Amino acid sequence: MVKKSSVEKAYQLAKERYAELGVDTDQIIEKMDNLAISMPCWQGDDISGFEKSEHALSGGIDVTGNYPGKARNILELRNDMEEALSLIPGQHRVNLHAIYLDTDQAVDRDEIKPEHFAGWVDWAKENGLGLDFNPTCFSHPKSDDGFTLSHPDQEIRDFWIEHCQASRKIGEYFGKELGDTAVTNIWIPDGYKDMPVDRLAPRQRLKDSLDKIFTQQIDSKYNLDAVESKLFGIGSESYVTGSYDFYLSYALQNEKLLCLDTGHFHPTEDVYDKISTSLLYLDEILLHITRSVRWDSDHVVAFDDKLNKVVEEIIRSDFLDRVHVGLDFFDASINRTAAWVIGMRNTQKAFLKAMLEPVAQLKEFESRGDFTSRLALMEEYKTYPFNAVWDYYCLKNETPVGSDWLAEIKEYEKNVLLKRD
Ligand code: RNT
Ligand code: ZN
Repeated sequence: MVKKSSVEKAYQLAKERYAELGVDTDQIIEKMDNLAISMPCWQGDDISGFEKSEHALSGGIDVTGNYPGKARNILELRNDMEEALSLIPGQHRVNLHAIYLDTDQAVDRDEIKPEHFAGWVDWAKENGLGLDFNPTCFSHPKSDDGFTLSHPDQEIRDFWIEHCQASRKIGEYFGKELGDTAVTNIWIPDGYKDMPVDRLAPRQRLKDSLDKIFTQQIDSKYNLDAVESKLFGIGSESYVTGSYDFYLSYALQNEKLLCLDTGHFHPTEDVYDKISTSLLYLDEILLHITRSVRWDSDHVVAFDDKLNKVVEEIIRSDFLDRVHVGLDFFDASINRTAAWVIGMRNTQKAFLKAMLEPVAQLKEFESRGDFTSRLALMEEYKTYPFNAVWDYYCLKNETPVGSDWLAEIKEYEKNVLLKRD
C-alpha cells in the first residue's frame, strides 16, 4: 500500500515545482471535477447485451479473448461497473447500447421504449452517474448483410430509422430524468467488402435516413445527437457508407455532434489535428477514445502519445466544455473490470497532465516566434512530476493511489468473477 504521508510529501514538492511555472495545482485538482468520462458498458460483457433473443456479435467488430468472469446479466454488469467506478476518482457517465435493455420480454429494436431503461435510470441516480446512449445497428438479422440505414431495401431502412428514433427518445428520457444531457451516438456498420460500382447511392440513402431520423424534434437540453464515422471494418474493407467526409459534412450541415473514434482513421493519421478544425465549425464533438493495434482492435486505452496529444489539444484550446469524452474498447483477454479501471484512469491522467502544462507561457513563446524555447520547454514539461499530483488527486477522492487498485480487483476477481461459470 502506498503511504498516505509519502503521497502528501510528494504532492507538496510537485506543487512547488508547478508554482514556479505559475501553475496552481490545487486549482487544477478542482478543475478535474469537470471531467466526466463516459465509460462503455459493453467492455463488461463483450458487447453481448441482454436481449431475450440472442444475436451473435456482427457489424465488422470483434471481441477476442476468453478471460473468465464476463457479466451474464444486468445485475452482474452493474456490480462490475460499480466496482470499477469505486477505483476511479471523480463522477462519471455510463454509455449504454440499445441491447442493454432491462426487461423480461423480447423487445425488437424498433420497439424499445424509455420504460425498458428505467432500471438503468434508477441505478444511475443511486450512483450519481450520467447516461449516454447508442442505437445498436448490428448483431441483428436485419443487419446481417452488412447494411442498415443505407440498405437498398426501404423496409429494412425504415426498421433502422425507427430504431434510431426510439433510441433518441431514450436519450431524451435519460436527460430529463437525470437532469444531465445525454449524447445519443449513431454508428452503423454499412459497407462493402469489395469495390462497389456505385459509391453514391448508399450515401444518398444514408443521408435520407438520417434526415428522417432527425425530423423528430428533441430538445437539445436533454439529448444531443452524434454521428460516428469509420474507415473500414471486417467485411467492409473497400467501402464504408458513413465515412469521415460523409459525417463531417452531415454534422456541419445539420448541426450534429461529430464523433471522432480514435481507431477509425488511417494508422498514421493524426486524429488530434482534427479537433481544432471541427470545433471551429461545430459547437460540440464526441470522442470515442480507443487504442487500435495494427487495426481498429479496440484495445484498452493506454497512456501513450496518441492519447496525450488528443487530450492536449482539448486543454490547450480550452475546449473541455465542448468535447464529450467517451471511451470505446472491448477486451476479453484480461479482467474486464480492470480494463475499465485502466482505460478510465489513463484518460484522467492524460487530462490532468495536460492541465498542468503552462499553456499561456508556451503560447507566448510561439507568438513571439521563439520556437527554440517552445520546443525546449514543451519537452521539459513532459517529465515534470505530474504523477505526484495524480496520486494526491486519487487520495483526495478516496480512491486507491498508484497500483493499489489492482489488489482490490484481484480480490473482486477471486470473490465474485471467478465464481461465475
Ligand atoms: C465500431 C464503433 C462503435 C462501437 C460501439 C460498440 O467500430 O467504434 O462505436 O465500437 O458502439
Ligand atoms: Zn466507436
